Amino acid sequence: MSGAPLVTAAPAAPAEAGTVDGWVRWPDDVARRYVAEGYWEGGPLGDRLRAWAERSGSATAVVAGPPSRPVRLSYADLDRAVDDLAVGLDRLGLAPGERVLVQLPNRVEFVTLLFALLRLGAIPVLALPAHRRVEIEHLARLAGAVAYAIPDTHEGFDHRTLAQEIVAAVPSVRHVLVAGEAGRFTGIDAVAAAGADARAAAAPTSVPSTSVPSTSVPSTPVLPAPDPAGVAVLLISGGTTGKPKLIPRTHWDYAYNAAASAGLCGLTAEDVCLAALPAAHNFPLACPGILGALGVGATVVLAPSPSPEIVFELLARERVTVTALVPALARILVDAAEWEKPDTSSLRLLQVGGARLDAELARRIPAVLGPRVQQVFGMAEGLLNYTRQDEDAELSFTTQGRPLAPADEIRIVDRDGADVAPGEIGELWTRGPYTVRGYYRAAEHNATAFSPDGFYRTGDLVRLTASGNLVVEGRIKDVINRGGENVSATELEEHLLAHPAIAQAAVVAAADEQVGESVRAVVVLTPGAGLTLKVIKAYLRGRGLARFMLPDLLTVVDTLPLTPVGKIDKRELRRRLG
Ligand code: OOB
Repeated sequence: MSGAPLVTAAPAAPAEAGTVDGWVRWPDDVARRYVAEGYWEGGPLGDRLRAWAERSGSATAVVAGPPSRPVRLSYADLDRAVDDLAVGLDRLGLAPGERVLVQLPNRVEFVTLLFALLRLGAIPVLALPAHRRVEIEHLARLAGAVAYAIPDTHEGFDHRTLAQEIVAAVPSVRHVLVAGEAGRFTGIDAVAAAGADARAAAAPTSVPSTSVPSTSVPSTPVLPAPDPAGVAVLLISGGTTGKPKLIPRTHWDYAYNAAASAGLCGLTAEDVCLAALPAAHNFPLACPGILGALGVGATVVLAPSPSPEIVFELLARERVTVTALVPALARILVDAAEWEKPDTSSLRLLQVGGARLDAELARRIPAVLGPRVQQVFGMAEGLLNYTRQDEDAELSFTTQGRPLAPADEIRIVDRDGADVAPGEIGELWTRGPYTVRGYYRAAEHNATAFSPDGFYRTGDLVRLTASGNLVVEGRIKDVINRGGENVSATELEEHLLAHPAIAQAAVVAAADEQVGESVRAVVVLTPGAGLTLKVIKAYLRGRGLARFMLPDLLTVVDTLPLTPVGKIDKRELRRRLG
């Protein structure tokens, strides 16, 4: 028997519901403009899933699980599973506005729990599976999390052991919710089963289960609908300096983010979208990602791991049409595909973003795997830049695209905050209908991270090309001061990558008594290749590089450390090099 539908009532006071402390809103006049211009519209995200299920009912919404035992949920199944879990969580005492730290890998519970929390108006804080004690404790404290959701184990790590430490260290955490074997904690399945029982018990026998239950059935779960203008999720900042920050995204701004991205990518119900990156990251989640795909009735496939074996198997079996990768992963897949010749014939669009993609690798993607490349230069704080599919493919190899929304405002400024001349390099500042006005509970940091008139200072160095697209030239802080001369790490990395013996490169500063900071090139070589500092210096001189730009040190490594989403982790690299 299917239970009574979960009903969400209109919030009592829209201005208050969905409010969390420590959140910087858009100014009223700006908010009114975004509503008037149609950027912000519709209900909260949890309600939207209901509408998608009514539209796409029997179509497959989510495919998850190991390739040998796939789990498939239709849109109707997903909607029901989300209702069960939302009611179960409500019974557990979870209240609207409370924060839940979610650290789930790409398994079906990520999607059901995310939407159950959204329906309840509780706020998911989306940590990545690779985060460990230091980050998780910091995030749980900062968010004041009341619950922490984990897998039992993932990639050989027992998250229940970590949860035990977190519960002991952070008193606000009342519940640990486990996907899989719960041990001493609470199973997500058990919460959903309790919710399903409650819904079944409340189901009115005389009323069809699709209609709104009357007030004569008092035990029917009725949850107040969250305010769509309020905070839906807290994303984690991808910054590689300092501790991660929390980024408050509202139902309206995040729904726009996903739906407009889906429109730009031409997603339809025929598409099959693979989440190979960790689902909690903004890119695979909402650019257009999982949310964008569900919004058009497409199928979402969750890859339990981004290894070539799993990704190739899923591409072929599920006839995947679109996926999103970081450059490091794109390189691994392209390299592996050259040997393994997987069936990638269904793939029409491969999005690459998160870090600089070199043009040579970009060109190999259509040549080896088949699909068009789309570069995505985005940030969890909001702004998304996409290369367009109806433009010259060369632009998608050599630029990072341009803003998604007509209402996105960008400025490229010098050190004093003055606009640079067209085509010059400067720091990118932005504000718009899906870019936050402040980090959560970070008043002090916000004073410098945002301009007084609300622009987010991205810290990215960019230039605008004649084609109207942006090129990312580096990070403001990723510059090495070599005796007073500034060496852009990104620029030197690009030149290094052009050398056939170099597969990956990271340039970092090394302490030097004479020049303060010297330039250290850390490289991974292509199989069988050899390289010396003398050879690489001569090569770079041949490319016309100034003498001060040449590396002082060359370090060859087997692998470079990666961040939880797969970008080269320079902080960790510097730490390792000592
Ligand atoms: C994405 O988001 P985050 O928050 O993990 O990282 C944002 C930062 C940017 O500020 C920029 O420094 C870098 O990552 N970045 C890129 C890039 N895309 C992001 N640098 C060069 N080229 C690119 N294409 O990384 C993210 C969020 C949504 C979609 C895609 C990526």
